Amino acid sequence: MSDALKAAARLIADARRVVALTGAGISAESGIPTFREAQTGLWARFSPEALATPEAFAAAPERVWAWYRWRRSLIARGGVNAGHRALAELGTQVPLEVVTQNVDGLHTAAGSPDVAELHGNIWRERCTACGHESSTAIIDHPGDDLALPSCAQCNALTRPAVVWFGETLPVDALTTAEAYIREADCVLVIGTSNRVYPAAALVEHALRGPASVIEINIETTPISGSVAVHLAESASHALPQISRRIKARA
Ligand code: BJW
Ligand code: ZN
Repeated sequence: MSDALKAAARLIADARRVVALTGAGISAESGIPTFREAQTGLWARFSPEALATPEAFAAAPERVWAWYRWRRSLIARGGVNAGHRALAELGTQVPLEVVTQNVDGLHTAAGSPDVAELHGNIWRERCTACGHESSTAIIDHPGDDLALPSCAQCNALTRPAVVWFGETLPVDALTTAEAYIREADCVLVIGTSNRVYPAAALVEHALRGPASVIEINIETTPISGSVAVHLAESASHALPQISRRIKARA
């Protein structure tokens, strides 16, 4: 085990309150593409900024819904991975809260309780006319020529209940995340490029201290030079090792 992993495990084990802030990288090993690495296949020509906006949805709801249906099918197929499981396990070892930018629901599926979902959840839909929200477990087959989904209450078009660029974040999730960050003495930043606000601002706040910030990312990001420990490893490799090390110390 590397010295950096040992140092990270010590900071986590000694903390009073830990917050894990996660991004697409923790789900990458479930086979779910991240946003800012190359989009694959069908979507190679589109950036997240071109698909994840209210304007894109208004202009071409079929295209945006096809993207979300494709992603739902990948999430359902991939399921939780060793990184999600180890983070849930870590939550049984130390006082730890999870804040995620991911919409895939995989932290909850892995057993992490009360996850603050900053960007919503892909398995929920909201009516564009009356605001009615519903959950779905339906996995469509991406290639199918499907009708646009409609509201059970008023029959208008529904949209994924996620947060697109230019939209505000759910107040509850953001307020909860801000409180967690304020009170944490250790912040674990996992698998995010730290480029999308206001999630990136939560990390910037933590970096101003006194909390120690640990980053787990296979690449460097704008915060890598400022963190207490940067683990240049995949989440599914680093997190189980940290959990095992803390168990061995207990
Ligand atoms: C691994 C790995 C492995 C890979 N292990 N690691 C301040 C300054 C500048 C701009 C703004 C600002 N405040 C607001 C803005 C505007 C905008 C914004 O941030 N723009 C920037 C891009 C410049 N923000 C907003 O519009 C937000 N709303 C808002 O602020 O409202 C108030 C307001 C409105 C209007 C004007 C001003 C204020 C909303 C942001 C919503 C983001 N939505 C999306 C889509 C969600 C739905 C969906 O999933 O489809 O959220 S975009 C996309 O990016 C998604 C993600 O959650 C988010 C973050 O991406 P993430 O998770 O970091 O993924 P990647 O791909 O970027 O990185 C993956 C990382 O993993 C990489 O680093 C890899 O190396 C790593 N990795 N494998 C470990 N195995
Ligand atoms: Zn409706």
